[in-house]
Amino acid sequence: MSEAVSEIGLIGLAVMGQNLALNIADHGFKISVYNRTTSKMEEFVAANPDTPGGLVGCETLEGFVASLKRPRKVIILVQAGAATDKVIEGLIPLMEEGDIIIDGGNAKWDDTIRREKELTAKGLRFIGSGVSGGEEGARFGPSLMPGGTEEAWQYLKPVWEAIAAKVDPDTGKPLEGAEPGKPVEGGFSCTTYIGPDGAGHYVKMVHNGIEYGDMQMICEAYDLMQNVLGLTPSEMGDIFGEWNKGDLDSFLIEITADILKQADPVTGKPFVDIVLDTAGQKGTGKWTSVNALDMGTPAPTVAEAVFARCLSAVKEERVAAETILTGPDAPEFTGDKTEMVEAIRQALYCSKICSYAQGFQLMREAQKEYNWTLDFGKIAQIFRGGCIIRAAFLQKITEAYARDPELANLLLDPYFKGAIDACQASWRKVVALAAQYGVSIPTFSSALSYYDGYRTARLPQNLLQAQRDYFGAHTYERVDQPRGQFYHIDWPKPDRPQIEA
Ligand code: NBP
Repeated sequence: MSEAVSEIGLIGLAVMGQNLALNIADHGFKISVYNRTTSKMEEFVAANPDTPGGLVGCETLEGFVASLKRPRKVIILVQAGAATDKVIEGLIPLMEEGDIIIDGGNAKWDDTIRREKELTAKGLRFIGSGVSGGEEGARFGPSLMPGGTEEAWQYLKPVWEAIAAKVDPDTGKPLEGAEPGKPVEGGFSCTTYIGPDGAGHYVKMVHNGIEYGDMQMICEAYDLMQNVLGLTPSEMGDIFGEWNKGDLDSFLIEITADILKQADPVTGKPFVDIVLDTAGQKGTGKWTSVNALDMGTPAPTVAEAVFARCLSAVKEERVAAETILTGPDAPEFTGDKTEMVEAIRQALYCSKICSYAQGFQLMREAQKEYNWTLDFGKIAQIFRGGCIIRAAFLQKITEAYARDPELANLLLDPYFKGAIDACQASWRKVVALAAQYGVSIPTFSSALSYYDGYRTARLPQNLLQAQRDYFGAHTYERVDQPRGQFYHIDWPKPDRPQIEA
């Protein structure tokens, strides 16, 4: 039996596991590593002999567990689902009461709730932690969203706080020096205890859903500038670069500017023009949308972003349909292009506000459903650094929840109300322009519909409920009676009084 030397251990040495292990070791923690295929572990340990904390390569799971100080902390970074269950099954007989398993994969939050229950019953502790920021984040500072008991969190906290991205606690800006290869100390660490059982993975899922929305919105802005205004990728790269200096300052806008400036190494053409227009997905956007439907909470913009990827995937059908189906006979754009580019920027900003409002509404509903107490201001703050949706804008969300922790909807916060008041004329102009030119903008237009629906005291669902009562006796409530009293009339009745013409 080997000696217990390591502070923490990690199982699963693919992209995320290797990078997170190096990040942990860089912060002075000795870490044991294990992988199903031993050669991958050996290569990894051999390639990184001089980390400050040190890597301890383990060939067997037994040796791996024995190399950890108690209470043992084991991070799992393998595929979500069956692979995660299999690894946990292997660990259970080797671990002892009070030991902690931390699932850093993209687990579905209800799997995390189940696993936490099962492991608690066996005397083990379980933390389901969202890890955001991809490979780069894992290596140099991710955003970390841990869920589980607060007691278990106390054991993980020193490691998670050390390795997470750091932002200025007042401005929320990523700290100087928080760059690849330069671990920084001080500042607000982009991790916070999220809540019990599946709360961390739930918040990570919503983060990913918001990410789907952000990416699709950027694509719609690009599509309008390309297909209505006739701008080149390089010109659009400059525009996104400019946008990154203002309200839209964010990682995704920044990388979009880079991408649009990139030449294809093979042909020299704009790189973006040689990439096939079919997008893949791994499922977290779908989970977010399905969960929104399950809870009856409107999140149409995230759902449209998922469907947009689905529509992109039926490439052959679209190619055939383009030769059959017609669009509008739109004239060449002769307006002021600079003005329209600014209108598109404003439309993007308004749509983004609505998409985030929907994401935070989802978390608000989920906390009721699962009996969590989420701190939305802190959640927005830990998204400021390390993760894919990191953006200056998130500071405004933190400030909104500081002004009113019970805020019903971000749209009602004075800052966001002001932003939409200032930009909505452009937003409407852009949505109308897209319809006129036949450009598909599902997130811009669904966000506008969400906004218009949310601000409308009387929607047309009075008629819908009457239809339901007509064909299914589903009853209706009356505007002149208290809520919760239900009525029904028999349909159709030829002798019932009709409205006079
Ligand atoms: P993968 O999700 O591709 O996981 C593969 C790794 O798990 C391999 O090293 C594999 O070993 C190991 N593994 C072990 Br140990 N036991 C396994 C088993 N029973 N079945 C299958 N694999 C097993 O790695 P990843 O892309 O680094 O992602 C890790 C987790 O992090 C996932 O849950 C992912 O969703 C999440 N995540 C990924 C990203 C990202 O940008 N990639 C971002 C955020 C979160 P082997 O060498 O023997 O095959």
